[in-house]
Amino acid sequence: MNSIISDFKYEETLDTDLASKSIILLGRVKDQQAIVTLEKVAFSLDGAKDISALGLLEIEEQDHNDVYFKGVGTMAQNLDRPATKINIIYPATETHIKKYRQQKKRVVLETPELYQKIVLPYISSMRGDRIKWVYNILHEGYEADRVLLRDDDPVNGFVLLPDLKWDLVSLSSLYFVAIVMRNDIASLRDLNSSHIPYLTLLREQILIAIKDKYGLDRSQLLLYIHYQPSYYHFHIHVTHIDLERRGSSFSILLDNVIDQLQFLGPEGFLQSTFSYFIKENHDLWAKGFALEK
Ligand code: G7M
Repeated sequence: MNSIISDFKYEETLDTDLASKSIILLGRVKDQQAIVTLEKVAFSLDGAKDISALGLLEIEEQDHNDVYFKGVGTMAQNLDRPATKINIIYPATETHIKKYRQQKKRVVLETPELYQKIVLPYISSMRGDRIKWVYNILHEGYEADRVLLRDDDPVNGFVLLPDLKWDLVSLSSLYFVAIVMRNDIASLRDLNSSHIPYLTLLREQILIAIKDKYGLDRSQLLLYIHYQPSYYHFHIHVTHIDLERRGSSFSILLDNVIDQLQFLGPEGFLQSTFSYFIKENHDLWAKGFALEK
């Protein structure tokens, strides 16, 4: 990672997210494109008795009106108390760059027919090598030191591990992802009533594992699925309720998925119509929904 950052030649800013205080940069390392994301680490006083744990150093008051004070401060930082999280994609493909570039969004209405015509071919093109990182976690021992729970059963098995987005420190921004072993579920559309016992078991195992390790109750956790996801291999997001949901236009809570499947029967979500938004440069918009009008 060090050598990638030191060789990184900045070209442009793809996006900035003021709310989560992050910036996404596009540049080159040697002759290949790279995307670097820098995100300020969340404040955390987990378990500490006083605010010295925050590491505030110098403080300067800038303004003051009645009971309202405003100022700036510096904070101690080192690798145990880092100021930023860094994610790099290198080499980055055009699909990665599209995904991270700030774009106008469009609302789409995905009927069962448009799913078959536009979305299913797109999903097929997004399997294989693009989800290599998933197979690395499932079968090649990647990120093994962080795995909270692993069950290798080819049907019911899964790996529960911290999502890339979690800083691994702050409990209130806890973010896990449960990636399943089976590869016959590409998205929400592939779920039907036969999956109810499977999903119910998955939910219980995830909740118990998080409770045992972090003491968080099911009422403090959000378990949900994205549609469209970025990666078409079934996975469940597990976050602390305090964490603002980001990234995807449409997410559905696992509890609601399980409940709806009881009514949807063996056809499952294949007959549903979904409304969600996607970026204008997303292939599903540019090469799909935009041409339907
Ligand atoms: O939007 P979608 O449902 O496809 O979300 C995929 C999730 O996987 C996101 O929350 C990503 O942050 C997470 N993720 C992506 N990659 C490439 C990795 C990775 O290499 N390791 C881990 N632990 N999480 C990842």
